[in-house]
Amino acid sequence: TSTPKKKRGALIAIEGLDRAGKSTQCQLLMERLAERNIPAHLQKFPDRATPIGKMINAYLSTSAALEDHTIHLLFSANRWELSAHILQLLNDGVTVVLDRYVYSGIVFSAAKGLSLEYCRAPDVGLPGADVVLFLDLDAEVAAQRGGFGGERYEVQEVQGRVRGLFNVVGEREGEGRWRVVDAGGSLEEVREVVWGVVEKVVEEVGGKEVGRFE
Ligand code: Z5A
Ligand code: MG
Repeated sequence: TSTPKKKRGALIAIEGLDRAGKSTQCQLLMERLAERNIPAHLQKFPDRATPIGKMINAYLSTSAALEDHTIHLLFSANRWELSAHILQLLNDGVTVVLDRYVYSGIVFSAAKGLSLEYCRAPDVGLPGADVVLFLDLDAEVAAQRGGFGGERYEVQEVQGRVRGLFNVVGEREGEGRWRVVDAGGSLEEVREVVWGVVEKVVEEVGGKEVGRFE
């Protein structure tokens, strides 16, 4: 006799350009999941609370010097230090919403000139997202939104390169996993598009095992 396998949670990554509304949409998604009684956990990357996260925070918010490969590996290490916890949650049936993930890790470092191949290597093997919602926003619209310009990468030139690189990375993931969402709409419009995708993925992951980023 076999006992029916418990339904695992879905791993949902929200990615996108600066000020695309990732954190806002993560919050709205968490509310919707709660309304539907779907257990869920929000994980933001970088997670600035861990020891490694504190180093990352110092780098982003001050002029602390860190060599490009070093900070790249720290961002990845920040994901690895939380990976066992994420896997545990998924296998316990909890859906995990990620506010940025490996994709941000790859493109922000590649935008500095490190090769894409190099940039993806340290993240290979991490829990694989079942779907990535890429919130796409025009650079000019992004610049008009609140709070732009405070941190290290928040300059138009970097953001332009980042957008192109996100598209390259998205193509590799394929249309099934990488969903481009127009983030230029209202909060409610974007929320409904995101929910339409997530609702299906949460239903479909069922008995499938958690994948690995490759
Ligand atoms: N980074 C990296 O290099 N390597 C890595 O591995 C990782 C990250 C994980 C900090 O990230 C930096 O780290 C980031 C990438 C790099 N550098 N850059 N650039 P972060 O995630 O901590 O960054 P953040 O400070 O949270 O900003 P953000 O994520 O870019 O913003 P957001 O979350 O996408 O947007 P938001 O906070 O939800 O919204 C921004 C504003 O727009 C706010 O006033 C909202 O009310 C408004 N908003 C949102 N949606 C809308 C709509 N639909 N209409 C109108 N206004 C809106
Ligand atoms: Mg954010």
